[in-house]
Amino acid sequence: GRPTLAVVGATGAVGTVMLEILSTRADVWGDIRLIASPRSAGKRLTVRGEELEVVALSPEAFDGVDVAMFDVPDEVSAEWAPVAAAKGAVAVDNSGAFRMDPDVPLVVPEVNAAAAAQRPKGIISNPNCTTLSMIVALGALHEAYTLQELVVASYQAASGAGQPGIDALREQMAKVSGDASLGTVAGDVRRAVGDPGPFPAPLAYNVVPWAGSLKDGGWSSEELKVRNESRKILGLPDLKVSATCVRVPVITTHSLAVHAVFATEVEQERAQHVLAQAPGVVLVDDPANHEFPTPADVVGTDPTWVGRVRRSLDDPRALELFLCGDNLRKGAALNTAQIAEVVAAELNPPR
Ligand code: 11C
Repeated sequence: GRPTLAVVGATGAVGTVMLEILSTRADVWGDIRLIASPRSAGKRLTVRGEELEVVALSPEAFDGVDVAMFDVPDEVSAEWAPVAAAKGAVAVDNSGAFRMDPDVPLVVPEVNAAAAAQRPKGIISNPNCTTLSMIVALGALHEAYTLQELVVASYQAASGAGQPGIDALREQMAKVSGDASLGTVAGDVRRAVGDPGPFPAPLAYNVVPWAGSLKDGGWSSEELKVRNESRKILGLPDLKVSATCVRVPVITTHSLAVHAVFATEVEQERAQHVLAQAPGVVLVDDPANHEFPTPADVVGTDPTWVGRVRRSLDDPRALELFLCGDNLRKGAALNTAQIAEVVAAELNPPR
């Protein structure tokens, strides 16, 4: 029969989108079990048109589960994904806890679906939302031209910091929007906003060059994730990657400006064709008519959107691109669901 699915962390920003996505997949799963912290247990949530009661996280909650998706903080996944795996479930984890573990595949189905089958720990990792918002398009270009180097600047949405990030940006916007004088004197926005919440500086009327925690050499954890995860997904351990991760006042959908250097010379029209043909990618690239991806037009959709494709003026082997992807869908819930569906097809092959 159809496999049983557990969704751990069903009540967060990603979990909410996950339940929407699962509601569009009538044929994949048998029973669906919703699991969350004891604080959220007993809540009733709707999935596939059916109301389900959220059960508290415990070893017994995984009895009979074939696939368990985790959308919870790193430390919760670190403890509980192995518990689910020991109970015989395949854990698909959207936290950072296992992504760089050599015994855990890091999977983007359009790029490396086959890697999902090699999972000695019974755990498969889902990449970070910033990596995911570019990697499907870059995988297609890598196949055509062989990637050597990436220079990336991100423009990340508030919802990358979860529901608290969304709430903080909405509150900050409300505080600044009534005062027509704000944004003209250094510090005026900071004073009007007060506590910037999960961000290290006000996000309303601002951009903030920081996401994650501080690592050696001044790098942020988010910038290192973009580097390490891109290398692992593409199977290029020596790929040169420099990222600068920046938060912008957008609710949902991460954007990236990418300078990609290849082993061979590139040509604008062929690169556009490669991107337009790639599964999971949509090319919108007609600047004469003001057509390019923007987060406001992309939010709520599944694909990676790409535009502004240009050959670098100073390097015939380099392309410049602008990409947008919904960080809660392909960046998180959708890719996790797609990985789980790869496993479901393996457990229950179509006859
Ligand atoms: C952000 N990408 O936008 C981060 C959030 O490694 O899954 C996701 C952190 C992660 O803040």
